[in-house]
Amino acid sequence: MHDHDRITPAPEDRFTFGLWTVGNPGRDPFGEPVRGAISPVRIVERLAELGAYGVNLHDNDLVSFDASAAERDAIVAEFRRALDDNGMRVPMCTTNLFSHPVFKDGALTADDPAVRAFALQKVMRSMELGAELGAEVYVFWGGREGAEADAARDPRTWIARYRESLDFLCAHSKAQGYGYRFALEAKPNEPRGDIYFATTGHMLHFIETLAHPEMVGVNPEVAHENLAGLNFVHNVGQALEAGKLFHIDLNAQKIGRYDQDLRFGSEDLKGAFLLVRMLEGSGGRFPRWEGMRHFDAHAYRTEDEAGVWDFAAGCMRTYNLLREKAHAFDADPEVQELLAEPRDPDFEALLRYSPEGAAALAEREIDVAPFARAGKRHERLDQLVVEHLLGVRGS
Ligand code: GCO
Ligand code: MN
Ligand code: MN
Repeated sequence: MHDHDRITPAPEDRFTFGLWTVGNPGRDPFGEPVRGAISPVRIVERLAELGAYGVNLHDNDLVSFDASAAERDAIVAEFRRALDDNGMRVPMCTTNLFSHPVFKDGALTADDPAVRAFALQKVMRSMELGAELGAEVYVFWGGREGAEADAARDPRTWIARYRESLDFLCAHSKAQGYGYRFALEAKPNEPRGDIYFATTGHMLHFIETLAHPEMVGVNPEVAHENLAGLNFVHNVGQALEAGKLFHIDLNAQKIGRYDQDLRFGSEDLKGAFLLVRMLEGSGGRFPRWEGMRHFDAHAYRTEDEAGVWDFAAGCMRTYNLLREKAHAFDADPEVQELLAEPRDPDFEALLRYSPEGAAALAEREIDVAPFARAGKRHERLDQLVVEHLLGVRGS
């Protein structure tokens, strides 16, 4: 058992990893794998020892693409035993719709109806697997839904196909009683030159056009929004505000690089701090987000298996360290003073629309000079973030 000291990872922290993350053998476009495969059973055992809550998977992380039905059942039974023996859960499942050559020009948005039908069938089977393992969230990452040659199809065509597929799968999930919540994961590029629905914001709008929008939310990933040079905290915040943050993929990424999938918090520590602070409730201003803290990243290619477990432990430990830093930051009296919201009941009343109020506001003289003059003290506030992170403030 873990002697839980708030930093040592424990199941109540709700940390999960994909089988494909710690299982990543270190292959890249220029080089062969540097590590051997780690079996799903061993991954479950080691992650449980490190304090994780669960593991997530694509269908083919567990059951290979061409396994027979009997092979599938044996593999799933062995995996189920490992989960039970180690008290681990599978909160999320997803489908590999990107590795096989049949998906080279898309799966749910492919031109050929037979390819779209095969993709739907693969998702249905994977949803069944996930349900068997107890998954509640089902992720859709359209890795091959995209293009290099945009002359090949009009955006309205792929949008309609993706909508038709998701409407089908929502209806299927309801009919089967799986109780899934779908989480759509955006990425701007890699492996395609351009992937459709490039950002979380694109997904949030698209969801509202579906037949069952209440079933569908988003799975934003740190690296994906950073690839596009966007502000991850803003984008996750918008999803939270809309009640649409169903899952999150935590990792790190340098802007302007290839898709790095780095250990959480290993780049942009301030961004990671602000993200953790928001997920944990922004100092009590909002409820804590109750979803899984999932890591979608992998160890450097320089590592052997020991380095993989260093990587996994590091993701979780950094999250907890940042959570404690966030609590200390929000408890700091100077921070509280700097964040105190200015109140003015007179003006607040004028901000609520009524015809009379609007008429009154139209006539009102507002002396803006003091507001134009006053500094915001954001230099001091941001320095306090840095001092907390560097350990010279707070506990
Ligand atoms: C990536 C994606 C994937 C998805 C995974 C879940 O950049 O490759 O982040 O790791 O998250 O396929 O569907
Ligand atoms: Mn990714
Ligand atoms: Mn991801």
